[in-house]
Amino acid sequence: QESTPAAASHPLALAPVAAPPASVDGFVREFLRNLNFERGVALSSSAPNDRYMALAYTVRDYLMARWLEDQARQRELQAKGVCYLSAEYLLGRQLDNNLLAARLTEVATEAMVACGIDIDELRQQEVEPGLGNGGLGRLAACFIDSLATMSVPSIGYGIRYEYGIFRQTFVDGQQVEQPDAWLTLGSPWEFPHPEAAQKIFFGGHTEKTTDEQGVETTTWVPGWHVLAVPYNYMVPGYHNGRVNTLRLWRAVASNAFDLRIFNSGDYEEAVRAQTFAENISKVLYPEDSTPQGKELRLQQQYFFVAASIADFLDHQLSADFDLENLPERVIFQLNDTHPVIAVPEFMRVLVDERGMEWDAAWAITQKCFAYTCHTLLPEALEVWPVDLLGRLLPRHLEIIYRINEEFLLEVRERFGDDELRIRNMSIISENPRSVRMAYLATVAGAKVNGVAELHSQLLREKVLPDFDEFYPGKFTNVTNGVTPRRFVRLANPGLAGLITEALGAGWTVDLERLRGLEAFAEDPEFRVKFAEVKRANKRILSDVLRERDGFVLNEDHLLDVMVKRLHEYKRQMLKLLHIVTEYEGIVSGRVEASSVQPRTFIFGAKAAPGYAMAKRIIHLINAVGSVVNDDPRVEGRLKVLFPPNYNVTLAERVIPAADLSEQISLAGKEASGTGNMKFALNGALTIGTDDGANVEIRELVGDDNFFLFGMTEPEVEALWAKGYKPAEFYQADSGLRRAIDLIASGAFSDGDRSVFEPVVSNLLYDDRFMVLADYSSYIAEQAKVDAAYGDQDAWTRASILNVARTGFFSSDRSIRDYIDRIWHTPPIL
Ligand code: AZC
Repeated sequence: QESTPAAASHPLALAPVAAPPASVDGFVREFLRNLNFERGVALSSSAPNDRYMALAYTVRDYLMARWLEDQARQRELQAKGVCYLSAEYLLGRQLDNNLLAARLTEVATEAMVACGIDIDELRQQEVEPGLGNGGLGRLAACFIDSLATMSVPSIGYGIRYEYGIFRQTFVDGQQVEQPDAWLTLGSPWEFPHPEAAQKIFFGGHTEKTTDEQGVETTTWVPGWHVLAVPYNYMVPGYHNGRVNTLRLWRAVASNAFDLRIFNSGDYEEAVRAQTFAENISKVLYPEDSTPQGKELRLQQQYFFVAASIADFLDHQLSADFDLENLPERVIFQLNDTHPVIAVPEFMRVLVDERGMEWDAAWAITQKCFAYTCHTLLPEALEVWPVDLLGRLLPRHLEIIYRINEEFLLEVRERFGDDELRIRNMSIISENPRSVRMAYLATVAGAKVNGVAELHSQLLREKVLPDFDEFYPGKFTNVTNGVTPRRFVRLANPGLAGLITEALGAGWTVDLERLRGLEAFAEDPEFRVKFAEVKRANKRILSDVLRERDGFVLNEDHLLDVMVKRLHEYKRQMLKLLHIVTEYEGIVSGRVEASSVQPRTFIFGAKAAPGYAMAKRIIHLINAVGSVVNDDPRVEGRLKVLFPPNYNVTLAERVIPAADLSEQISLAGKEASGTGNMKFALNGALTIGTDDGANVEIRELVGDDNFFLFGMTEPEVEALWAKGYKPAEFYQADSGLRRAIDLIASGAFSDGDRSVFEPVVSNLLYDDRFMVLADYSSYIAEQAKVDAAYGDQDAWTRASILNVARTGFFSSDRSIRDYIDRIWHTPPIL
């Protein structure tokens, strides 16, 4: 607990911190003070990075009083709050978001003008913290924004990776990864607190001792440790004067190096331990949905959850807090299986360190944790080999065994000696013996939720049916959402202005108000203005892509966008077959070029570095792009653009400009999707399968305003059951045959048929994600898209209705659902 120093008798020391005056002059003065005193440079000799840093410090200064106040208030109130545990936070740039939250955008812009500075140039200086892979990490970032905006007592815990998601480049059309050195110039948004470091132990062995009363206690004798140093980030709420905290941990060696070895001249050996320790928070694992079971990854997971639990107990709880009351004070939300090792860690702390009885500790644990599952892919459910876990965390393995033993006893009591069921439900799986982290989370969690209605249903019915039967009422759904502050207000100021003009302010924190736009969809004048905004957004994107990648974007084209991680289940391949079909149609002369609706296809996608098929597909997209873009026969009709290194910053420019949103995963594979929500909210129409949150989007916007195609999940199941033979679909559809044959012929690889042969044979003989089965229906639906785009006014109307009817997808609504169904943490006033 923070104590007031005895000497703090000066009135200034006792007064609360004050924000600088919210005037242009006040801002200029604070900015120059920061430039001079924090950066040590004069305005006249400052570099753009100095000016960006000083601007960021100035924004911080305005938020500081509220931040300090909120930290004090959360400690004082001891109200129930959320600890959001997530290995990823894909934050995006902070400057604009924080200016907006603090109502400083105008003042700061004018202040920069007064200093002769172009604030846009400073915006470009910020390297976005890419501390996440994709949907899961970006969801965590949206959630902490909503938690702050809704004044929910909460703290986000995670890892301060020194290198975030890799920077993608293309060399001859193939992905090459570069390290994301986002910290090279320093981040102005973080506050390191080395004095609050936690010691985190690993390895070693356990010892059992029995006292006179015969009570057995276990002690963990660890083999090594590292320091976890917290870095705090401000999470300002939107226009509510609240500032929450995101606390990210960095691994630091407790001894810089061994001086004895250093003096003996073996410099490498002397720093070895340091390098080893600091590797823990060095780099984000770039696997999205398909984790590799690497020891370092388990070290990362344990490192951050152990630090977070200790931090919560040491620093967030009042000194006299009775641990029995923890369930009324905190809920730890597990963002997928990555933080699930927190469960045995929490038990270890309560039982071994705080001396609580096992049963009492377990009862508390089962109330203090809840688990969100983000996937249906079996390969994405993390398992840890018992020998690895036992070597790294021997005490935790014992705890997991005991949890499992007692759990399976309960199962036997309920269902008898049904050995098959017991084997299926065991937290430990055999051959190879490993710990099923999703099962551990399900057993420990007060609630388990999926991230869209369909996903939650399939989770109960297909992935964890025995658990659903065993724990009635444990499973629930919370459909994902996205923050309207970043993804409408900031990303699409044109649309935001139009909405405010039509509906007044207030929609940014009450997104269901967008319903009011339905009436405006019938107003021809409004439609004209709405279409103008879309066009202006295309112009902005065009400038960005020219500057960034040297691309030329035709603003008259239908802009057809597929941006998301590259994964076979998401089916970028299906999109590509559509493009090749269109191209082949024109160059073969079967289709008159002038009859084709001009389209530009934009892709954005990173592939996990070890995912060979995904990388081949990236190569193929680029190869098709370069042939199509260079062929005069399709000039002005088809264009394929694949800007490298898709990230949050680029998403904020691409999404508001899009006409068509591609959400074409195989039904039953995409848990939710959140890009799909961002597009709809920005007025793109969706072409999509009956999958994830697409289902809910279509229900809300209506069949007439959504392009549905493809098999449903039960149809997919039926086709598998019957025996899926992709080659039959190839034989049956001449368009499909021509497209695949063209790729196989080497038309996109200078005649070399071997380059894309693995992609082609994968489609013809394996096709796990049934691309060929959905091809005809996709092509037919795309023809409807072309026809619909022909009537611009009708398209605009549908586009407005998409905006009007998707207010449900605000992450504020998701957080409200979490509060009602899982957390029971009312906002504080
Ligand atoms: C993703 C899901 O694939 C995506 O459908 C969902 O919208 C998102 O989470 C947020 O819930 N999952 C992941 O990124 N990663 C894992 C391990 O599932």
